[in-house]
Amino acid sequence: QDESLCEGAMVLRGFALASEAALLQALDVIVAQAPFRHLVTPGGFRMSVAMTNAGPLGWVSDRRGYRYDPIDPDSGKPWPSMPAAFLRLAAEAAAYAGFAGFVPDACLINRYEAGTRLSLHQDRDEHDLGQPIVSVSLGIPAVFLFGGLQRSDRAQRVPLAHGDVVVWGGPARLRYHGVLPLKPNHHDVLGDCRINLTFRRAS
Ligand code: MD3
Ligand code: FE
Repeated sequence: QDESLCEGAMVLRGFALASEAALLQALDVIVAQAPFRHLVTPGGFRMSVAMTNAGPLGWVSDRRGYRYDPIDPDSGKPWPSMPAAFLRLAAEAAAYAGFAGFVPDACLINRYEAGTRLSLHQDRDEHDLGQPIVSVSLGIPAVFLFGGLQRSDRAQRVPLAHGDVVVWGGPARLRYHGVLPLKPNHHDVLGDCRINLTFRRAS
């Protein structure tokens, strides 16, 4: 059931299913306050993934660079608060994978539609790289690319389905990763998209 991808990376199949209803309700509240939008990279490209955030800090990208910001640039207001159901799931998954005491201050919410992809990158905008990242997949399936510490390292392909949770920490924290272009598909609850919640300790 649980798979270790490498030291520090663990896939918890279906771990989010027990809290599915609470997660989706909380997501509706967030998206009503901070709708999904397509950010622009520092190089000027519109990202195919649509994003929003919850929690004290939100990840944003624009022509000036990438950063964590307490304010939603579209509304000028703080990001929606981190739902209790989000915090609990992230902490439980992290503890299960061996990272006790994980208290995320940022939840980046990514929405993928057919054809959307996320190219290979590292997550290194966080202050303490000793803290893990917890990701929750919802909706239509995707193939996750899990590479090495160098962009040119060969990547493993990891299929991720509705309810799967992955915890990335320790030596896996700085591995390159991405998502292959999504195939058209349909999910009974989420429709034709995939939503990924990425929990981080940013500050
Ligand atoms: C592996 N999102 O938002 S989450 C991202 O499915 C991001 O939306 C992907 O990568 C998505 O930055 C993947 C899984 C993930 C997140 C961080 C990692 C995998 C990771 C950091 C190190 C290694
Ligand atoms: Fe990432």
